[in-house]
Amino acid sequence: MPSSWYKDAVVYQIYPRSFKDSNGDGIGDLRGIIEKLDYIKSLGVTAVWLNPIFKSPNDDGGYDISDYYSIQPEFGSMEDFDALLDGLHRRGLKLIMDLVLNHSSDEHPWFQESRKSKDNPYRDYYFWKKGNGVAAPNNWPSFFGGSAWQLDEATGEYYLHLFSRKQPDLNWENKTLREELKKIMRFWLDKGVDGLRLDVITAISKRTDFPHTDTHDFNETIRKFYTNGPRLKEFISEIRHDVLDHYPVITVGEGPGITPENALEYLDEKDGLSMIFHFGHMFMDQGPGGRFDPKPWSLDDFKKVFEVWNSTFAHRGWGSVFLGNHDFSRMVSRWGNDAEYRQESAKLLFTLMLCMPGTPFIFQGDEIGMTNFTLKNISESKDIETLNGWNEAKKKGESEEDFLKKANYAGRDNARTPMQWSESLHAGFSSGNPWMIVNPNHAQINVRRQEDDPDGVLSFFKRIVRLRQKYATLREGSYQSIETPNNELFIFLRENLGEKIMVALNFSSRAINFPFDTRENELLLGNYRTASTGINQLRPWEAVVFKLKNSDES
Ligand code: ISL
Ligand code: CA
Repeated sequence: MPSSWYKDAVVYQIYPRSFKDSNGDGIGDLRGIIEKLDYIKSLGVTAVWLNPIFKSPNDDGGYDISDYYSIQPEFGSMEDFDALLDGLHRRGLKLIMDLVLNHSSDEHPWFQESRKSKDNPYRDYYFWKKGNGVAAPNNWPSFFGGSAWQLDEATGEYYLHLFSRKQPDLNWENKTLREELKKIMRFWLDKGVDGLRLDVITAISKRTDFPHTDTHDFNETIRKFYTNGPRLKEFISEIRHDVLDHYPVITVGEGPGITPENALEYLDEKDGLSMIFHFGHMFMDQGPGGRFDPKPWSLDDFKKVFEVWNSTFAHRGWGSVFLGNHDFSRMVSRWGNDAEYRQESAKLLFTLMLCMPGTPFIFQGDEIGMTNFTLKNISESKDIETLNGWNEAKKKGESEEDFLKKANYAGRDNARTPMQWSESLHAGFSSGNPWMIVNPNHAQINVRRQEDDPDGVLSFFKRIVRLRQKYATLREGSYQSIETPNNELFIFLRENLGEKIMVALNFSSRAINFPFDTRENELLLGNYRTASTGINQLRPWEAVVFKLKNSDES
């Protein structure tokens, strides 16, 4: 039966290509992660989520899989994987693998067969359609620019690819294919993997009548046409009963298009997933054009997203909390202040995350306050979404300078610079030339510099993780936001069996009056060394956590 360890978990996300290179080829690998298992354990996290490590042409950072049963050769061998899993388990850490079942690589043998002829037995593993003359079957745009349809000369038909041309969508309507995908899940679960992150799971059932999209808002198109299709609940229930129910496994479903109205449908106790990633925060600064159409975000909206989702999961289902990952810019740059108050704001964001309902997912490097970096020109980008985005922008006459501003604000390269282990060459990530630019600020921001610094982000991160693990109220308690006279003050309350914990956050670079009398309360943690009770102001980016005195306590 599926397990429930995810409710007490704190998950550390590792993007293997950028975590640690053990053999000097400039590419992170599994042996590199094994070298750092004691570091990972020392964080106090309880599980690791690995981005995809399967054989892949690496068109989209490994989210284009050409063999689900073998390890990406650059990352190592199956023996290396077994050693990594054993190393995690021996340290009491769980492993969540990232399975991409909505699409495969076009270099997967299934697609190589499928494209050969219209009557090939693998033809229906994918979506093939006639065009309308020279036009694609409909007006659906790809996530990565251009049409979501690609004409394949061999048979003169188009195939669907919501993402890159090298990521043809798998046709889940085909039962034979679904059985193949279940075999893949069983293979990894039989090896003892503890959890699965199901990539773009909301898209495995789409509008397979393929009508034109009727909106120019890209996230709207995703929600109405690409995801939440008529058989999504059925397919999730099918993998639950045919596979997941036979293992002590947890699942986290990822997918744009999940809404407060439909999320619980996918989290049914009997037929559903364990938890989901919603995109409430991630899309709030995206305009109708999506990622490269940024718009300002407001703290009001930021707070509202927690309000809406915490009430969605107040009684059923289970949420997750993340403020950054491999698909979005660095947390402290996007939501905090990565200049003068980088350390304070990084600690404040962790206080927010670790005191919120839902399982926290922390992206590698955020625990030391790593920041965005600046692409000086497009050719420095390694991300297909940015490179294709530039092609689209160029067609519309946008200058490289203007597009770069957007890419440097919202692009995925920001999160994929190598982990900063030390101030030495290549940040101690590799003895060779790293595949990706190392952020020049690694000389100031790195693990080695913070390991013995009680005031660093890293030390604070370990303390706030321990606080969450000590207080069940922070994991299981109710959530209530507190009205504040000043919008930049974000205060909420967690309550459980009479225990009340207040979290107060100053989301600004100036001191703000604190409207409560806290002398009687117990200070549990603050992000300033001189944090105390009885305060009447919060300093810039100050975060404090109080245990409130019970009314019946003497
Ligand atoms: O990058 C996005 C578009 O703004 C995100 O919405 C993201 O593409 C989407 O949430 C799905 O992400 C997942 O699937 C993609 C892959 O590129 C991402 O890295 C992965 O997290 C296709 O497999
Ligand atoms: Ca390597």
